[in-house]
Amino acid sequence: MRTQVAIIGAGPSGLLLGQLLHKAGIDAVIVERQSGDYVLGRIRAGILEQITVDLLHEAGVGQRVQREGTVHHSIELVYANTRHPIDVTGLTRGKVVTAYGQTEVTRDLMDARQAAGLTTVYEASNVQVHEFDGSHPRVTYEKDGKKNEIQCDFIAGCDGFHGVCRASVPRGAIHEFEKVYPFGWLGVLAEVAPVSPHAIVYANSERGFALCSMRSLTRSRYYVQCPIDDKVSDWSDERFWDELRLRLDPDMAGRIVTGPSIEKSIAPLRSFVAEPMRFGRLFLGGDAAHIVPPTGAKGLNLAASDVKYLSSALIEHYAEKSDAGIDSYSQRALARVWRAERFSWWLTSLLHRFPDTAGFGQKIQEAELDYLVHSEAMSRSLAENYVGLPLDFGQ
Ligand code: RFL
Ligand code: PHB
Repeated sequence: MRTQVAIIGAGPSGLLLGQLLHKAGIDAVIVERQSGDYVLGRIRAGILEQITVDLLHEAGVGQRVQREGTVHHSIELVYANTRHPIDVTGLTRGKVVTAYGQTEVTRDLMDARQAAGLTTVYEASNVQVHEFDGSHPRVTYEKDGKKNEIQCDFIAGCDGFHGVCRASVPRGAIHEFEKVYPFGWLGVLAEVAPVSPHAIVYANSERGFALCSMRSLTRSRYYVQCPIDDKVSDWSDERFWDELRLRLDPDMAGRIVTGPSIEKSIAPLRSFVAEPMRFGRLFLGGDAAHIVPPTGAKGLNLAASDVKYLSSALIEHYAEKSDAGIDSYSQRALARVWRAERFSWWLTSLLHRFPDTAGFGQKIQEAELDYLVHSEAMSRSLAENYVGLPLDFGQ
């Protein structure tokens, strides 16, 4: 098989890249290790920056997020048992974020891909990338016991943190930066009305962090910080709901509607960046190149901005015969990545209990929260990062 761009991974980055390239008349094949149902079963992100929503429109899949997404104008910070609204829209001259699940973004992109008759190879095993430092890169994989090869001009590594693309780069050519946090998030999805349908709730409590989010007006997504070695089986639904209520202010705790969990999982928290994001004709995008702790809601949004830079670069290459975009991809993407890394690390540090920062560290955290809610300058800094910095920020 021959194509212009071979995309590894059919998560949001790979699917969005495929759709933007298709719109520009560029041929791409996607190779995915899992089945489509498995990809749709992963419950992850829920908050989209306007830049991400705009990209979904550009890709021709914006109708449903427009119709079914819930626009948020503020966030609620809870600490010392008290709620403090932050007027995100007022502080950013009218900007908003949209609550719409990653599962739905993925479904919209999968449906569009299928309707356009584009090729996605699901359940491909032993995927390997070859000769991306020359001019004739190749991808090989096995499917139904048969070996297959794709010849291409470029390879897009959109295969997530545990993918094959970053792992195939010679060790000396890549620099990795990492911080692992000493706790995880236990997440529960339940078919109940969200306690705060128009603002995500971020709670710093002496029992640890908690977050109240949503997938729709009838489906809630809640998280509590938990020890890193806890197992899902340690957490009955009852224990989870009790713990969540204990971490919120009394009014909100009293309004939580509980119900049986339909998904429950524990995610570790990590900050990670691989530099550069281009190796000859191989590009990394999304979680393949970087991970943020979910506190800032930036992972999916960063994946979308990488894809915007990369699709523009590839379109420029084919349409205008210029490699300027390709040559600056890594540097442009990394500038935005590090800003989101900083924001996600900062918000994580501000809101969680750390085992080693009792005493002085705890007091500094309280002073910073107090400063944040009373200072317009600091609230504005939070708000402008939360809605997403512009794609050309600082350029
Ligand atoms: P994905 O989604 O991991 O997709 C990669 C795909 O590649 C496939 N793959 C392979 N395919 C072929 N060959 C191989 N060798 C392969 N190895 C892997 C995988 O099967 C998979 O289908 O990466 P992508 O597309 O870059 O998307 C990134 C996002 O998924 C991620 O950043 C977000 O989910 C992060 N995140 C959040 N981001 C936000 O912007 N807002 C949020 O509110 C938010 N909340 C979250 C989150 C992530 C969470 N977890 C569980 C990590 C909340 C949580 C709890
Ligand atoms: C989610 O809805 O899963 C979510 C929302 C906001 C965050 C993280 C996760 O900061």
